[in-house]
Amino acid sequence: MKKEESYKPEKTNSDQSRWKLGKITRQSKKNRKAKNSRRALAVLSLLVLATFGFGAWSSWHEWSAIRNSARPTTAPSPVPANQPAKEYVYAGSALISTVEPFREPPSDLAVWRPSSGTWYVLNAAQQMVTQQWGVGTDVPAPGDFDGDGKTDFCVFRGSTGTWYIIKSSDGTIQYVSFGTSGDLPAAADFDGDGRAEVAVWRPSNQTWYIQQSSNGAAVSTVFGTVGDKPVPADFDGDGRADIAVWRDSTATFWTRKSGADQVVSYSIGQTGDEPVVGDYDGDGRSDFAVRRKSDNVWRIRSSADGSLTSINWGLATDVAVPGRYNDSGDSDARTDVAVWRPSEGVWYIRRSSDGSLRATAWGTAGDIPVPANWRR
Ligand SMILES: [Ca+2]
Ligand SMILES: [Ca+2]
Ligand SMILES: [Ca+2]
Ligand SMILES: [Ca+2]
Repeated sequence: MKKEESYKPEKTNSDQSRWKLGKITRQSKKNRKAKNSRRALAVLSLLVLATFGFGAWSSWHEWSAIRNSARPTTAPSPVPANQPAKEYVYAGSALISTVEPFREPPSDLAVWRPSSGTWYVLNAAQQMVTQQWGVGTDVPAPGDFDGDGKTDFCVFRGSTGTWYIIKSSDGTIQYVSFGTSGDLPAAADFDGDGRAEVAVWRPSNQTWYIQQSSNGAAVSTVFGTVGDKPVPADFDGDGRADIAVWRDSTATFWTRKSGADQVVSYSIGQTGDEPVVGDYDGDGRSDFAVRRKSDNVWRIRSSADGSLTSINWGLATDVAVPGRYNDSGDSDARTDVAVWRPSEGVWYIRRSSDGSLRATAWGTAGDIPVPANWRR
């Protein structure tokens, strides 16, 4: 594959980063108000969901322990801990599945470097924006927590069950004590108020814990089974992320659609495939999709017409990074099939508009791709 552009983030520029972050604007209050009614409906739905779902509230003792744990008062340690975090792969999966093309602007290429805890974002002007945030054992868990339309830098530290967030709207830091060691971060906008929820899926009891951004209430619901992988996304297109898992043992997606509070399953691919949920047909609803490393084929089911599409893309050693990567050659609302190749740090993006290749170098081996709507 031919490289069309070449940008390698090698060194930090914190001054530039601060300057960029300082230019962020606040979201208009009008938008917030306009969402109030929908927010109320979302709260009600989640309460119903939490009450009647599969045994809903899990152990109150355990839940109390989560909520009552001491809130951190210190910034993330600059000293990397020793053990690598295996949650990286899951974090990547969760991130790519929360893209909502109709509501969100296109994604920017970005990587998080565990060795230094530095984020490298390639902005629309093809400039590098950096931010040091987190340490090597953290799990990158970006999301738009303040609802200004820009993704916020965030890491989840399992050892302390803490989310460390830099709000893009004003640059302030927020610590949220939510979750514990072993939890998989699954931030997404579950209540549809335009702000991502701090949320985790706990493999040990297959429970989702969600702190609703609309009212601060914490809800939990059992959904999934041992070995599942959380893949929250808006499958029914109502503007609220749906709780969902990929069950590898049966090659099936299970999702609880927020619109009708209805559980739906869909089998696609085979055991060993990797979930790569996205809105590939651009109809505003996330599509079930898997990627098979043995033959490099992506199998995508269109939510619009139920058709199945197979696309051969990338190599087995690549990291799947589906997203809406618009450039001059592609400006539609469809998710692009894309991979990031660690060995060379190159993003190989298949433009959804015409199937052509965009190859851009960004990042180096050891980085974790974190494409999102950074807009810095
Ligand atoms: Ca934000
Ligand atoms: Ca929300
Ligand atoms: Ca939904
Ligand atoms: Ca779709």
